[in-house]
Amino acid sequence: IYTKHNHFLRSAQPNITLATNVSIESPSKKEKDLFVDMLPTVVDSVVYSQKFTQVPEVASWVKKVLEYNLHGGKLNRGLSTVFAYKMLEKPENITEDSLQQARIMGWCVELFQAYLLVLDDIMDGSSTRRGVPCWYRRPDVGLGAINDSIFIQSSLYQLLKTFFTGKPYYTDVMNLFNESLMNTSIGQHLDFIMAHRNKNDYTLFTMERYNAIVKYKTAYYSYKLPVSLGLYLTNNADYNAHKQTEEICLEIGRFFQIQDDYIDCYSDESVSGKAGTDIQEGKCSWLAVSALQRCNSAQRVVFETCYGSKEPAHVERIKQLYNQLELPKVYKEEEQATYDTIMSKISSLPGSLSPPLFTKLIDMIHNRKV
Ligand code: DMA
Ligand code: MG
Ligand code: MG
Ligand code: MG
Repeated sequence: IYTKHNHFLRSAQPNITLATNVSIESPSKKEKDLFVDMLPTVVDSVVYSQKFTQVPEVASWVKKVLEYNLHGGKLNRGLSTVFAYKMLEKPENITEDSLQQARIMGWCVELFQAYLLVLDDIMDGSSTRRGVPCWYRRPDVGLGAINDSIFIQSSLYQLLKTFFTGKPYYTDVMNLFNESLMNTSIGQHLDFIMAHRNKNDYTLFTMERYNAIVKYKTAYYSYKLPVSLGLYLTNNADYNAHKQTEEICLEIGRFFQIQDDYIDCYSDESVSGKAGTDIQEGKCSWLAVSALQRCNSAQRVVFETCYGSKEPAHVERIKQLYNQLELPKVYKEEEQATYDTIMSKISSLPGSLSPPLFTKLIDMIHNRKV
């Protein structure tokens, strides 16, 4: 299959046309286009494999599953994988082929994410994602989405086998995906049980607990995974190198999830592409924990009465409470302070771990609205 797709690899020659008005953003826009260009290769290599020759209608279904669930996202994690490879690799080792490998690896991370999101939307009772109905909400899908998530996950392992068998890092990469899956399900479990425990006792809604949830459910797979994959793609399997990136990856991941929690309540669905459910579900979100830290006893009663309710008036009351407690202002200060802390930590990374990579990763999400 690798040979079969070689024309994709060759067609992506560097564009040597000199533009006269190159904007500062054009290099990253170009990488995003090149990354998106690889999607048909990714989908085809899965659905046109021998696995499906006797069940062609299943191949068509899997194609539909993959296309629907890989489409419309920011592609942050996939692109981060490519940027990690590009910025950690010695320039003389970067070839069109090695870049295409990195893009396929990036799509593996996007598959990992798509798999988790199909399940996350069921667990969170969500209705929309990326501007369209969640996969399980479609009338032709329903709880068949659980099995479809398995198709997505096994497509990821199929892709790894097709494109990376024989690479020195193959086993390490497999183990890393599996470890990321374990970490994410630890986080998803904590997230779920916090929302589905005995109501009206919010003593567990602490910042310590919040930090643990987001480290596991978001930071590992969103940052540690792409950066470690980038290192493996450069054939760097040194334990210390991987470990040294961890702290900063987890901090950027926490920053990312605080933004996600803010967006859940404060962003318009037409911008974020998803209708928020954190208040209705009673999630241990950054807003909920921050509100509880600032509530007086009367406000705490309001919180305990209205939080975790699907009643629109209750949801409105919580939003009103968040505004009374000036959480948007607190959030903006926290966002800036966290950004500054991460920037100073980045500056103390060794040069071999490419501090500009981490600056890029945080700048990709600073002030994001989606
Ligand atoms: C996302 O948490 C975590 C994972 C592992 C998908 P979330 O439910 O807040 O994400 P979203 O807001 O995208 O549903
Ligand atoms: Mg969710
Ligand atoms: Mg969730
Ligand atoms: Mg969310």
